Parts: sequence; structure tokens; C-alpha cells
Amino acid sequence: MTNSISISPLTRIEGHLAVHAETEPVGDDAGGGFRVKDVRCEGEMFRGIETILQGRDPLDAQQITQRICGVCPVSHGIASVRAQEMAYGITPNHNGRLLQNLILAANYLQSHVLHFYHLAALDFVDVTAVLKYTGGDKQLLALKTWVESSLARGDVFPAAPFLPRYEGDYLGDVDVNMSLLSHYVQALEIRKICHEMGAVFGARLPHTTALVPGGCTQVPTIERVLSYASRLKKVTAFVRDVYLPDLLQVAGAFPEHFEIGRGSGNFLCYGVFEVNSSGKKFLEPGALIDGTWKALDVGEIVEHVDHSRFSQTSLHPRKGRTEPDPHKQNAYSWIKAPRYGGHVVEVGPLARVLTNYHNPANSWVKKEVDGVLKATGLSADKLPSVLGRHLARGLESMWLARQTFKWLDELEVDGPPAQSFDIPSTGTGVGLTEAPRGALGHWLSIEDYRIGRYQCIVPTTWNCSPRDDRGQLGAVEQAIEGTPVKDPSQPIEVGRIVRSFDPCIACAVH
Ligand code: NFE
Repeated sequence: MTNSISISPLTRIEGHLAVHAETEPVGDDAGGGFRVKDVRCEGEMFRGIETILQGRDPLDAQQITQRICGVCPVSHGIASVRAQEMAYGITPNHNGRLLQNLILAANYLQSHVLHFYHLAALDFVDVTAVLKYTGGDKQLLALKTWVESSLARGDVFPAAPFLPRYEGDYLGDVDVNMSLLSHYVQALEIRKICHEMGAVFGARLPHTTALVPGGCTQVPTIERVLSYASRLKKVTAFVRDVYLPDLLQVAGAFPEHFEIGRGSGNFLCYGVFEVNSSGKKFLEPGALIDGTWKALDVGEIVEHVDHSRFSQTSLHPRKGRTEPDPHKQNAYSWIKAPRYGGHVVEVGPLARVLTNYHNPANSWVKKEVDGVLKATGLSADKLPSVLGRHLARGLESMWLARQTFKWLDELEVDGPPAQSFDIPSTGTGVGLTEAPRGALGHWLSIEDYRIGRYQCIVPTTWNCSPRDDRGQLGAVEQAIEGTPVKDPSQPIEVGRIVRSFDPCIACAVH
């Protein structure tokens, strides 16, 4: 048996990520299993969207940067309009702020449901249990017939994309598996409804055409408000009555996954969803470094490139460059390695929850999380883990769905949807927001009415970064390093850790 692990590409994430590692036996013989060492996460493609933006009209940026990703396009659009708003000296008007929140909230809910059911759940749910299904649910019977006929035909990849898979400790109870599989199908419909919600004010999704600096082009008519509200009710019911109970069921069946995949233990959040015109956010910015909460300081960010396939030096994104160097010595990834004050930080729902939990000024998150910890018997130190990340994503979905009704209520029906603006001949702007997967920043400079420089630091750039200039492993690499693996030829534990971060490599390499 080889002791090496090589997963390339790692499936059920977005984009092309490879994970390579060595393992060593635990104890005197291999009977105790193995432990991962020397892990490397490789972003395997280059895109160059920052370079494509140079020389273009600044207004093109929110359209082009949305093409970085089909899963979180709204976040790129928001980061881009924030950077432009700063450069143009404006802020969104009342409706503009709310409409931007409503489009983004629809995309968040879609993305979190996608992640749990369609990307991560099959790490735990046994899809082959459908072969034992004897009930009358039409969708499950159709799935059963499809798996049976694919196996009987001897397809090269029978029942793809569900199989092949790494073998391991999947859920054993047939009824629980069937319930989760039927929710897998239901979640497809919920995601469609979320897209429709976003399109009510975003005009279309993915890649909304309606986002503009200062707000949105769609007037909030009463028809649109009611259309959004009726869909939000369905999505909220799904999150409350299906997603959260399923999540707790999986957590109850795999409690040891609160013990693995801890990661760097440092967290960063830029803050997201403006709740008033003074910049207060639903989830506030902050960093949690060595257990201590700190106010966000964007000056602390540097993108390291020693082990990334770029020839420029390590720089702050305000001065950042993107100079590809495919044959660079000792480089093993197309992802840069951003660091915060030199620290390796994790971003994403868990980072939003923990930075807000420890933020002395924001008690509502602490109250919510303490309530969940009490009800589940968990302690807060178990949250940095595979299941802690899933739990944070599920809780955030519920909080956001609830809050979104309030933003809908606050709209001024038929009122102006955006602030007007002029584009200056020169200017600079920074757009900071939180995408579903974490802290997202766009840095813009305008020269002679054109984009001079455009740099993005994207959530998965933080999480899936390679080693930095000091040799520190990236956040996902740290979460995998040292993990016990029963059988290196079936590294199911590694897949579970990586997917708990919900990586998007298309975004990370942009
Ligand atoms: Ni392509 Fe994205 C999110 C952003 S992740 S999905 O969420 O920004 O790097």
C-alpha cells in the first residue's frame, strides 16, 4: 500500500484543486492508522481577470468581475461597486443599500444550500443505500432505478457523479440516508427559487445586470416586493425545517468531526450587509488572532508569492501585480498566499461567526451562538472543526433569512433605487465585503477615466493558499496536516476537511 495521498482534482468543490500529501504510520505499526504530513494544496489553473480589466471603463468592472464565478457573482459585483463608490465619492441611497442586500442575501442562501446538499453531504450520506429503498417516493424510486441500471450496464463510471467515491464510514441507517437523499433533490428546487429571488431585483442571475455603484437599476415596485417575499418564505421554511435539522442529524452521527480539521485558529472578517447609511453591518468586521479580537486593519494585508507561480514580489493589494511565471522554482500553486499581519487566517462563515462572537460590541451573535451551544452540549472551542464550519454556515443561513424579511419591509416602494454619480478622471477605491465563502476585497485605481490597476483577494485565496514567504502552510493545509487517516488509499477524511471550507478555486485564482 502506498502511503502517499494524491487527490487531483478534488471533486464536489468549484474549480481545480489538487491535494498532495505524505502519511506516516501512527504508533509502532500501521494497525493504528496513519497521520498526514507534508500536505500541499495546489490551485491548478490561471485565469488573469485582473489583467483583462486594465484599460477598461471602470463601470465594466462589476460585470467582468462577476464572471470570476458563477456561484458567488453577486459578491464580486458588490465588491466592485463598493470600490467604485469610494472612488466616485458616493454611498448607496436608502433603497440602493437595501436592494444590494436583498440580491446578495438571495445568493448567500443559494450558495449555502448548494454547499451542504450538493457538495458536502455525499461525504456522509450513503447514496448506495437507495438500492435497499422499498418505499413509494417517486424521486427516490427514480434514483434507485437509475443507479441499478447504471450498475447493470457496467458503465465506466457507474452512477456518476455519485460514484466512484472514497470508501469509509458513511451513514448506516437506510431511512436517514433516504431522507437526506430526498432533501438533496428538494434542495435543487430551493436553489432555483433563490436564483429567482435574486433575479427579482437583480434582473437576472447568475451575473446580475442590475447592480450599479450607488444601488441597483430595478425600482422596488410592490409586485417585485411581493414576488421576493413569497419566495423568501419558502426558502426560510426549508432552511429552518429541513437544512438545520439535517445538519444536526449529520453532526449527531459524526461527532468526531468536531475534533478534526481545526486549521490555523486565526480568523478574518471584512463585515457584510449594510444595515444603515453609516456603514453599520449585520455581521461586523474584525480579526481573531491567537484568541484575541482585533479591529480590522486593511494595512495588515500582504499577498505572498514565494510558492505561487508569479514573478512579482510580495505586495499589499493596493500595489499588487499579477505576473504569471508557470515555471517558477519551488512554486506549486496558481493561488497567491495572502497573510494578515503575517498570520495565516481562515475566512468564511466560521470566521464571521467567531469574529462576531468575540466582538465586544456585537452581542446578538454571542447570544445566538451561546443558545445553540447550550442546546447541543457543544463547547465553543469545538467550532474550529469540520462540523463547526457546517454548523456556522447553517446558522448564518437562518439568521440571514430572518433578517432579509426586515430589509424587504424597510424598502420605500416605488422610491429611487440608486444614487447618481460622476466618474472622475483619477481615483482609488477599495471594496470590502464578505462572499458566502469569506472575506472578499477589490482594489481599484482609475487613471484618465480608465482602470489603471485592479486587484482582488478572494476568500479561497486566503483559505487554499500555498506556503507563504516564511514557509507557513495555508489555512486548509494546516487543517489537513496531522489528521489521522485510516487508509491513505481512501482518504475520505481529507475530502471532508477540504469541503468543510467550501473552496472555489475558480475564484481563488481569478
Ligand atoms: Ni467562486 Fe467566491 C465565494 C468569492 S470563493 S465562490 O463565496 O469571492 O473564493
